[in-house]
Amino acid sequence: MSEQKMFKALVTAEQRGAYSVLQDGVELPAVITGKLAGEAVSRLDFPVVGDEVEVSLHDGGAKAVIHGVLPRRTLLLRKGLGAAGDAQPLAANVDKVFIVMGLDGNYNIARLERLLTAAWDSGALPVVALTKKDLCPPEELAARLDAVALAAPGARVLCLSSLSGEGVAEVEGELAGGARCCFVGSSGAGKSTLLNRLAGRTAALTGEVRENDSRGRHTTTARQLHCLPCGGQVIDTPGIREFGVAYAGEGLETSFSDIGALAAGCRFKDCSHTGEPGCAVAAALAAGTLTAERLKSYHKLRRETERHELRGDLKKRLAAKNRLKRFGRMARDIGEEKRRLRGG
Ligand SMILES: Nc1nc2c(ncn2[C@@H]2O[C@H](COP(=O)(O)OP(=O)(O)O)[C@@H](O)[C@H]2O)c(=O)[nH]1
Ligand SMILES: [Mg+2]
Ligand SMILES: [Zn+2]
Repeated sequence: MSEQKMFKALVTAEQRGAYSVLQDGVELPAVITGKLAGEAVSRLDFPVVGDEVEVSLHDGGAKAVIHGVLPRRTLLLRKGLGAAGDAQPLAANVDKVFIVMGLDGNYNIARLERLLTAAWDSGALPVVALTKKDLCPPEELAARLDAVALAAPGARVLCLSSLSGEGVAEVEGELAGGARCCFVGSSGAGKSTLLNRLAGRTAALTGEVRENDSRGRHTTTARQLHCLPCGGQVIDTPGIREFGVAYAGEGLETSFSDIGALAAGCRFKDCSHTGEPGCAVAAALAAGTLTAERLKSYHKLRRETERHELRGDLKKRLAAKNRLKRFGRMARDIGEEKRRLRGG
């Protein structure tokens, strides 16, 4: 077979093994090579929306075949909460992760903390986008904004209404300069409505459409990258029912930097803040400067992280053991070969 010419392309959509890529300004359907699929050891080896890939063109440039994924700058991961929860990549190479949360019944601080931890872990910058300001009782707005500010140290917080358009310009400001963003948040948070507002048209189906949609539960079925008039790009994700934290290490420390700062004052360097004497975190809790809910979220996410790391360690140990076994077999084979050559 003659050497194929390779081109760089951007993955713009993915749904059950079928991809779309943007190559030289044209969107093409794409599949991956059997080699790429065969050599993949985990879901992380498959292309994901936002990935830069190497493609060959076929059918007179009407179709693309993906041969490889180029190194990722950032990667947003989601882990299922189940025991078998394998890390699932949601979006690659995003600059900002928008955590979209409604100020209506969708408002949930524990979920926000979970999403923030995953966002910090991705390597991208988290931005909290509070939607449905028009639905928030005015007397509760200030308290909710305060709680969000406490839960999201270091992250920008925007407050908007996709209905009235209030605050949408600030979102556009975040997208300016061609930033690539990913919208995450639970179903009904207002992600698709915000995207449509930014796109100035119906780019994604929203909750209202779903009510008359006989086909299924999810209004946003595939992950899709949308290029917006303001120059930015948005990846809308379907409502994620459970969002486990995958490799929260740094992410946890960053999203709970307030607890980290307090921990510097604990008597023991490895204080777990679960009742040790001289614990500065416990002192803050008693003084009311730290809420019990926030500390509970921290402990919960930390336990999840530790369980995940433990699983990772087991996998690593197993892989090392197999490598040693293979090496042992190879050494034995070489020995036998030498003996055979010596005529032994
Ligand atoms: N009043 C009001 N309703 C909104 C706003 N944003 C979204 N909604 C409604 O909330 C529901 C869920 O929105 P949708 O964008 O589908 O949420 P998604 O699941 O996160 O994509 C829909 O009925 C929207 O019309 C908003 O800013 N104000
Ligand atoms: Mg949606
Ligand atoms: Zn402590």
